[in-house]
Amino acid sequence: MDFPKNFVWGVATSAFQIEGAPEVDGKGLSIWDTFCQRAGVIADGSNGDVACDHYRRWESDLDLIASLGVDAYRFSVSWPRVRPGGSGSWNSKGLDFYERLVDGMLQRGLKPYLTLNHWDLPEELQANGGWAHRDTVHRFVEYAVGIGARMGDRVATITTHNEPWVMAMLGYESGIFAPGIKDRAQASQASHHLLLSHGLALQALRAQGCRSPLGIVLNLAPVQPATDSAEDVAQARLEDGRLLRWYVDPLFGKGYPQDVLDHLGADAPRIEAGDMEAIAAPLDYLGVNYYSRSVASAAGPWDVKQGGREITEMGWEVYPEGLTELLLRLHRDYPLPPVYITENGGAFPDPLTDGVVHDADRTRYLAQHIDAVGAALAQGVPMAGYMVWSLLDNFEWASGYVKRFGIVHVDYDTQRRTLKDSAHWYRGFLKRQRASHVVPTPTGPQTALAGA
Ligand code: IFM
Repeated sequence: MDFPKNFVWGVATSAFQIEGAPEVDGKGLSIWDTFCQRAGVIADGSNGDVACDHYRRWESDLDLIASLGVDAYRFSVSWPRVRPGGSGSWNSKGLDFYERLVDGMLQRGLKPYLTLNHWDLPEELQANGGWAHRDTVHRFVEYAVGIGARMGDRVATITTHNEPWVMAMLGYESGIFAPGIKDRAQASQASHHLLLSHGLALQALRAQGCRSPLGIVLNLAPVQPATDSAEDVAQARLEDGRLLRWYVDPLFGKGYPQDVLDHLGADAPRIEAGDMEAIAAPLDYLGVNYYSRSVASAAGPWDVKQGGREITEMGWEVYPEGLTELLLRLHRDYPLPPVYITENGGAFPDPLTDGVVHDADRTRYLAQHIDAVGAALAQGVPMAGYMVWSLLDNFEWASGYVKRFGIVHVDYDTQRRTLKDSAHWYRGFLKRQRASHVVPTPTGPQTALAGA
């Protein structure tokens, strides 16, 4: 399918997963720095101390991104790098780093898609309760306004949070991610504070005169019942409520879903007057991260092998039609602003042999999911862009460096970057997209105005 000329194609990363340099140039520690020090929580016992060494290699990494022919680079700012304690004084060296990064993108013709919070909360705020404490909401708004003042005139978009469900559920309920808390009441309070801080940050950035479009990124999936039984259907409805409606309903002014509030009972969040109005601040765009569908079974976790699909190294089914289904459902149930797929990709076994990585599985994954986006677009969903997760192999949180999502291979011993076959494919795909927008005229080629 030919996508519209103004459809944005990109690649994505996040600060903690690639930067390294945890205590360089005045950076403070984040909850992930300290979480990694706990025994047994990271599969390979690793941490983010070096990662892809991007803090030092950012210029050549930007050259690499530009060489792929993408329009945009989605990156995140490390809050503790720019404001080490989460409040109090700002770190000018940290701010300068991101200003150079943004300017470096603009010099290379790349649109900067900035995310404020991709999970690396300053450790000092965690000592005060982290996202479960209402004070963190106000510290986040200050942080957002500080970044808006420095970079809001030059970035293409500002995303408040990446995947609040993950931060709340995996960070505070199951405890498998930082800060490693297992408490459902704290998790639901954290989710409310994340949403509230998003809404208040949008209001504050707009009041500041920030011209950049503002939005949020959610990890979403269609939740399907394992069987037609009433129990599985009810389980799927509840899981859909906790994953999708808990976040999307309040963002679009519908409040929290009553069935989930009933389910949480005494663990439901404390909500103050005006909170729900703030959360419903108008979105300029919605970011959707999609990897697979979810299958709900009342009998316990569903065995992914039952789906009969290819399964990635993360144990996730390859299920591209779920992306179309998800986007059509969002379009049906909510008045959507422009929608970006802000993450999509897969971890596959990627041996580097004689300087090449033949990752046909990843190329197929990307092509099928881009088709799925095209199908949603053709059916009226206001799709605005697509970003591959990830540019580089990087620190995959609790999986450490064992799982590789990059279209560019990273040798962690030498930091050498090698384009995988999927990167070559993506570059060729984008070239063909551009060529389809050039129409011949009697006087020579010119760029077509066709397209949304
Ligand atoms: O690596 C993560 C990313 O940080 C957030 N979304 C999912 C990716 C793959 O697990």
